[in-house]
Amino acid sequence: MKRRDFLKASAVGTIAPASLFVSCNSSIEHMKRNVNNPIVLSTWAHGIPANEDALQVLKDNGNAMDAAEAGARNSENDPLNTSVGLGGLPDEKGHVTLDSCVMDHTGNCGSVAFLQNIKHPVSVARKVMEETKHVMLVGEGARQFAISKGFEEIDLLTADSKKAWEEWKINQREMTPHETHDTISVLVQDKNGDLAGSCTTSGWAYKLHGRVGDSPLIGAGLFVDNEVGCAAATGLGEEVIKTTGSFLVVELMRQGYNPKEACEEALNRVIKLHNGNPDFQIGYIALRKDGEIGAACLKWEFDFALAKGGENKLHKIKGLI
Ligand code: SD4
Repeated sequence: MKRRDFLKASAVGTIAPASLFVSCNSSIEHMKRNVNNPIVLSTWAHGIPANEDALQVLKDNGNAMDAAEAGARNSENDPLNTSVGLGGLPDEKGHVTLDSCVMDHTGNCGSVAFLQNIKHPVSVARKVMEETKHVMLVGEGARQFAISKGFEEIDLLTADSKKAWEEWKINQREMTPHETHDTISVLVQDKNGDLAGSCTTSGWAYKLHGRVGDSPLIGAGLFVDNEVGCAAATGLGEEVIKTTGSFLVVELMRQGYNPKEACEEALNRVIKLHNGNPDFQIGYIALRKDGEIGAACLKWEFDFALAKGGENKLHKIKGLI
């Protein structure tokens, strides 16, 4: 069994489950919040430029939510990123369909799924959060909502992505989940110590028309609890959904796991469900309210970008199995 931070703090080795729960909650409750030391943590190598944009927003006095949105928009704008926004690889029918969500420090959240022809789903998700009574809009309704809010309609299928899809159509080989990664999730802590996050993707390349992954699902692709921390996912959405991954990581942090251990424990559940040998990738990133960060992935390698204390660096980690 893994060592937990609260055990270190309480110096009590054997506690009954009920009191253990109280002890965990009180240890997270009393944990000092990191302030005046903004942090941006995001998935994969494109997290580096995304973090730069997020940092700029923080420097301009934006809050954590503003910065998380700006980071995600950076990847959505990049036609060379084939897993997000413009240039995202299409579904089996050649349509680029986008999923995204945001969550702020108050626990408010917004989401869009199966959205087409709009370049910045993360900003539409934010509008859903801030300007409607709902949490989630999908498909045609989400597109119409975006247009009503002034978003421009554009064709997101670039010449390169179209060519890749046409080549795929010839033999229709199913893409392995490892080939279709690169979703961006951005977690931010601003100078006040408040947390927010975003997640945006074009999902699994050549997926069935209508498929929605974990990225727009609050609790699966992203979860923020300002009193504990926040977490986000990348990888095979179906498997993240089955374990409510990001919510699970945050709840484990609430119970006393540090961010890295929480990511690992959430992945251990997946490993167990797949008899010790899953053949897909999931990566989690987590940021606790005291500013400690962690990440873990199931297999192969995973990169995350961490901007903290004036540095913005890519970190490579190896899979648990
Ligand atoms: C999905 N989780 O749609 C996304 C894909 C992804 O890195 O994260 N790729 O399943």
